[in-house]
Amino acid sequence: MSNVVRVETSDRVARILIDRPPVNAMNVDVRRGLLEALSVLRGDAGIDGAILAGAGGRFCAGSDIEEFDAPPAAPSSVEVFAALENFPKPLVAAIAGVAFGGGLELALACAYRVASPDARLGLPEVKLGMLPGGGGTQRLPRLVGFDRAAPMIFRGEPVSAKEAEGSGLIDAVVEGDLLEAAVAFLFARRGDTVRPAAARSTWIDRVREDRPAFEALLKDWTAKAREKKSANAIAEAFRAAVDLPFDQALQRERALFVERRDSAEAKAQRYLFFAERDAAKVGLDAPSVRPVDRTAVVGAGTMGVGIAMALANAGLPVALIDSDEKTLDRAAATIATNYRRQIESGALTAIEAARREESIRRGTAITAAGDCQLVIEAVFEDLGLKKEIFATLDRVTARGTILATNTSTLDVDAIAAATTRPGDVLGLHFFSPAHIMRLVEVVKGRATAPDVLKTAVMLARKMGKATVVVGVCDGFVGNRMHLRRAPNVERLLQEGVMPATIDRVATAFGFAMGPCATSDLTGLDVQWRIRQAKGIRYPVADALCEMGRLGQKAGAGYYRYDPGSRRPLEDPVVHDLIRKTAVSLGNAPRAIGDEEILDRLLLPMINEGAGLLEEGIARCPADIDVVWATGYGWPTWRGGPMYFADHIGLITIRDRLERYSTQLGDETLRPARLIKALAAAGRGFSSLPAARV
Ligand code: T1G
Repeated sequence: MSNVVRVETSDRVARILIDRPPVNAMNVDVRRGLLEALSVLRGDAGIDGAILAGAGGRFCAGSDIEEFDAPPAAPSSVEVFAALENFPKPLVAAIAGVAFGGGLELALACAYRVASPDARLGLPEVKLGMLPGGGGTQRLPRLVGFDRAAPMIFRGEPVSAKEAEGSGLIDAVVEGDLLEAAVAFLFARRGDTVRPAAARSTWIDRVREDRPAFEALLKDWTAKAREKKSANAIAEAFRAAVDLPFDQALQRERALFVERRDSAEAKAQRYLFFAERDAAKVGLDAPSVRPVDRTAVVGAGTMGVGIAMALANAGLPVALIDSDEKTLDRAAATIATNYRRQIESGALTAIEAARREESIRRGTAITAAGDCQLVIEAVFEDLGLKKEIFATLDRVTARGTILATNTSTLDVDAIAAATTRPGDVLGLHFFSPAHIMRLVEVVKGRATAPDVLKTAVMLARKMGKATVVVGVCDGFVGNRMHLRRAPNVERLLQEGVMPATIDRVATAFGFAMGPCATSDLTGLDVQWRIRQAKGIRYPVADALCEMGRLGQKAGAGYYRYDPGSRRPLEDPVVHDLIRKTAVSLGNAPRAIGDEEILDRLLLPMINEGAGLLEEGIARCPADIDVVWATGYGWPTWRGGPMYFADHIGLITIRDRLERYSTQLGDETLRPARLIKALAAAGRGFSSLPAARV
């Protein structure tokens, strides 16, 4: 008998338990164990039915992603699902924790599904560059209809047990002991005629009544997707459900899945999946952690409010402190609006939203941080102000309180030096909006104590964040690379390339938004002020600022915007400015192709990433890729800047950097030593061992 699938029978009910820690991922051993169990139980006259459940408080996290790069091992998951669906007696899936991917497909193949209130059910395959490969696109819409199935599959977003019950995906949300409740459910349904998902075709009948409407929906879903190949495959699988008999449609879905599973995009997203989890382990080897029961955030601006909500969402009481009452009032309004919207969308119950909102208490006195074990400073990017606040926190908080700064570029060591306990200080660089963006750069100062780092990483994970531990430098990892892109955008503009062209190349590569539209969104004046402080002049960007074209907030920036609209419209005024600037700089007009534009956007960042690795600011190339995928909208199906560079090849990267550096007279584009060394050795970034930050 299997050591990952156990069967216990009592009271004429068999309990089939998947037990493969930590998430019951379904590998070949689990598949074999399930088939063995079902084969034995099929002929067992001593049972009236069976329950399928997962050990460890989780049902099943899906197929084992580690298996996807190896040759397929029999039996396939499709065989398991068929055996479940054809089991001759009632079979109830008892779902706790997560039923994701193949895990949910297991449950869909059962006659019934019950779930504990904490359960989440989803088909996240699209987030791995694939689509469900075990009947998810065939059985789910038969249970819940296309309108509910489409977002779950096209966006990969899970639903709560409560939402699932309302849609018909599960038959009951059960309180108390899940297995006992499942047995009771089974007995209550004894004698009923089971209607497996495969036998339900209501949604298909509706589609056949109005095929054009269905095709229009599929077109809309694929148009909205950033990664088109998986979206198109999902659309094909839905069409198969309508056009083919069930078994043939399953085969079509499987063929589409295999093609996506073996694709470059899926390989890149699997790489990121494991890279993110590897990055999250950094710092956890410390022998101890510090207890954190109460937290504080100093600074109630946009970042401070986002961080406070992220802490409250993680179940931590927060003192949100700001010296200005009006700022606190605005913060209160923002928080209330945010939670009201989550109630309206069904993401939160009113009770949970109220609990979270009440856990954020506001105040003007920094002494309110006195009883907290962790304080996050999120005030304006001014080193003097931050030093002053940390010196005060040093006095008003108990010894051992962790003091974190949310600075995005300033010297964490200099801030730590403003206290008598630099070992308690580190950076927690959140990304706006902090309660939504997943990345936190955990900035380890020279003096940061190991237990402080471990506590901060664990706290960020508890907040649902992707953590990357980085060293101290101007801009840390993400911003330091991002700042290499800006001068190259400005240089392209000075050579007569229009904003819409630059942005088109960036979005065609996979970014959700191009650099010029992004600047309009964030405000051109942010970087303008920084440039002025450093005595740097950007002829095009500065001229736009001097014209009052500060971006969307001013109704115009690189683009113009109709009143009330955020849609960027090309503006002849900007085109004229760019043309005149190019002439005044003596830049002879030349057609610059998309490949060169993309190179000049990406290669400087990759070059800077190599510098970060040389200096030990970034632990490994994969950490850099996690930063860009979770904090800067890098298209995940391309893995990340360093993964992408390896895909291009470092010899090519090196040679292109040399060429652009000479062509543009820009020494900052000379390839980093590390790129030259790896290229000479015929190696890639991925060959580098992880360093210790
Ligand atoms: N396969 C292999 N390992 C997995 C795994 C999986 N599906 N899910 C998690 N792990 C590992 C993970 O790498 C980590 O390992 C540990 O488990 C804890 O994970 C046929 C083809 C379930 C919500 O996409 O979303 O089914 O670092 O840190 O924060 O149609 O894991 O400890 O060595 O994330 O509590 C579809 C992916 C697969 C779900 C738990 N399923 N997993 O989150 O723990 S494709 C997924 C998650 C599929 C079918 C198709 C999360 C989680 P280590 P963790 P967590």
